[in-house]
Amino acid sequence: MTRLLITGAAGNMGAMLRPLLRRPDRTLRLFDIAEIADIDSATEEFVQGSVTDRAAVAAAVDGVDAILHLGGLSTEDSWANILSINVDGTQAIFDAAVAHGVTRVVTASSNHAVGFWTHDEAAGQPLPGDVSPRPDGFYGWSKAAVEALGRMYHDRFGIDVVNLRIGSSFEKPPNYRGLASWMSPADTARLVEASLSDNAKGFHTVWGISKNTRAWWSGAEGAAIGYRPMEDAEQFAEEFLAEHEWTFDDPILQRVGGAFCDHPLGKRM
Ligand code: 15L
Repeated sequence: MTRLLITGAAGNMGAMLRPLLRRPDRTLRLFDIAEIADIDSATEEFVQGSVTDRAAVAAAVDGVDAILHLGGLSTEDSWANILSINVDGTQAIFDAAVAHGVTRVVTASSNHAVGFWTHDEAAGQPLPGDVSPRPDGFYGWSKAAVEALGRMYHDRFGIDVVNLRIGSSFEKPPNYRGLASWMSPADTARLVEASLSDNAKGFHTVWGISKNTRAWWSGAEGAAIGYRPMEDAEQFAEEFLAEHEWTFDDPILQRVGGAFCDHPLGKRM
């Protein structure tokens, strides 16, 4: 029996992934500041607390085999909140991983860690999964910091780390940009399973998207850890393209981070 800790388990991705990550030989330990009412007692256990509370983090990490770190702010916010929740919170998770002998951490990074890269700069080539950071705001900067923390904990302590540069992980693409950036729920679960597998030992930074016809972010790094996406956002094309033209002259489509690149710094979305 293995035990997988999911931080931020009450959030959008946590709720989406829980049923998809259940296995007969796996217990999901759910950790969140918010109450989770619908615990499946056969396969799940719940620890309530915040990533900013080190005692709660220690209780959550104790006895787990791997950590899927989804906890934290998922869009732009004040510098103080971003530092405390996303940066200190992630450092607390890595610190606890070392203290409790956990050897695998998968982080929910984001495309916004590299949001200012453009389609033009990719010059007809898929943009590499580990292209250097170009955060598009405080939130994106915190995700670049999370990735760098992962690198440091890997190099110092040998923890296996996979940073997932997630595009748009929702039931369906949230907007027309999602025709390139979407990752379906089932593909998100596939990416997490690949990240927990032996193929993903070491340190990796990979895009988190489905096999979208319009994607311009590389699938190579994901393929190297065994991620085989099965879905394509193209099934939603008609719906979105009724209102929007697909052209890389559009700054929303031209930049990795889309509209985040224009959002006022430090202002909640
Ligand atoms: C993210 O990082 C956010 O957490 C999510 O809410 C979406 O906005 C996503 O990026 C995206 O770029 O679509």
